[in-house]
Amino acid sequence: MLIRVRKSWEMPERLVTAEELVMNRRHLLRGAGALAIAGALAGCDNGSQTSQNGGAGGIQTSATPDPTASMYPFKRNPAYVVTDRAMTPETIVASYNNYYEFGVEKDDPIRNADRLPIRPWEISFEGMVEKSFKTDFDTLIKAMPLEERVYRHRCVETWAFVAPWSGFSMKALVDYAKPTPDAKYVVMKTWMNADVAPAQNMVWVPWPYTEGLTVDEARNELAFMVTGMYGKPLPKQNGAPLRLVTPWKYGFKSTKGIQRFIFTDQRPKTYWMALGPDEYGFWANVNPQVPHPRWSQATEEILGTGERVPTQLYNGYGAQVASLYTNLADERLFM
Ligand SMILES: Nc1nc2c(c(=O)[nH]1)N[C@H]1C(S)=C(S)[C@@H](COP(=O)(O)O)O[C@H]1N2
Ligand SMILES: [Mo]
Repeated sequence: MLIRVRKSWEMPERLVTAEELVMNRRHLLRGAGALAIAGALAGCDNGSQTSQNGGAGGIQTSATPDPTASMYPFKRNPAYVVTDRAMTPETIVASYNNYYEFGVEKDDPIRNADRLPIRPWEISFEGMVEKSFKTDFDTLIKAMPLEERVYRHRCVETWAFVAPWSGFSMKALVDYAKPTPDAKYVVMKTWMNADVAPAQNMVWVPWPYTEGLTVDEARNELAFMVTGMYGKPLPKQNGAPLRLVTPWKYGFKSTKGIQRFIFTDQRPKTYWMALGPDEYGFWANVNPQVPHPRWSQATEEILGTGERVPTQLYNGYGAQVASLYTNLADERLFM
């Protein structure tokens, strides 16, 4: 387990501003509730798992070899690099996580995610597609144009990092799925398994984790399906075997552990919209000028540096994505 000094937003008084409490506050006693739920979730660590991944750095998360391991590293695409800040150390990106299925503390995912079985891993393509079908993850990855990209990440809680992701463009996945012309949105759903994730027994939480993009956003060059990071298969706590990364949006759009892609002409209600409709919307594009109702989005802390820097519109990716939103002036694009 990583021993570290708590950052400002993790201080107990700031905890009430974190995403995690939106999940809990309406259903638990005030005050004691936050601690109670953190305790209940921590209780899902049965102790037998910790020894496997509890070492310093702790980034080994699986005892069985990954059948795709020999495919890594993927060739880095020089069109997607970050030049204004340094790469964040792998140990930080792999041990400071949000994955609420596994608990609400930042080190809960690395302690608890190891019990998620990720082989076999079936992925379904459903809804407005020429023909619905299922693919095994190991079959899908072999059919995709693999590359590595370095992106900025910006969590709505105001922490940020820079990481090299391995994967393939979401456009390639959309083409593979063959949506019909009337499909406007692609909805992504995470696995459900309360044996692995006791938090999923909380019936008031809208599991499974659900997110969505417009098909136009999914076809944008930046939308990336991630299978690995730092030149290796993705650790489970980072969303193995398959997650989304949309670097111009707040991190909560980046669904981990995806099992279903559903094409539809209806805008989906996402997990965070269901939990906190006044605080989280469908678009969630990064904008330093639009505060979260409970905190400013003007700056961000780059993990591992202790530095707070100004946040950029679209997280610095406006050149690639701003044109997606030109006709949507009336929409809440930045929450
Ligand atoms: N299934 C699932 N996906 C998820 C989350 C989650 O709780 N469950 N958290 C999101 C949030 S809030 C963020 S910031 C990123 C964190 O990704 P990382 O832990 O790899 O940095 O994952 C996103 N994807
Ligand atoms: Mo986040």
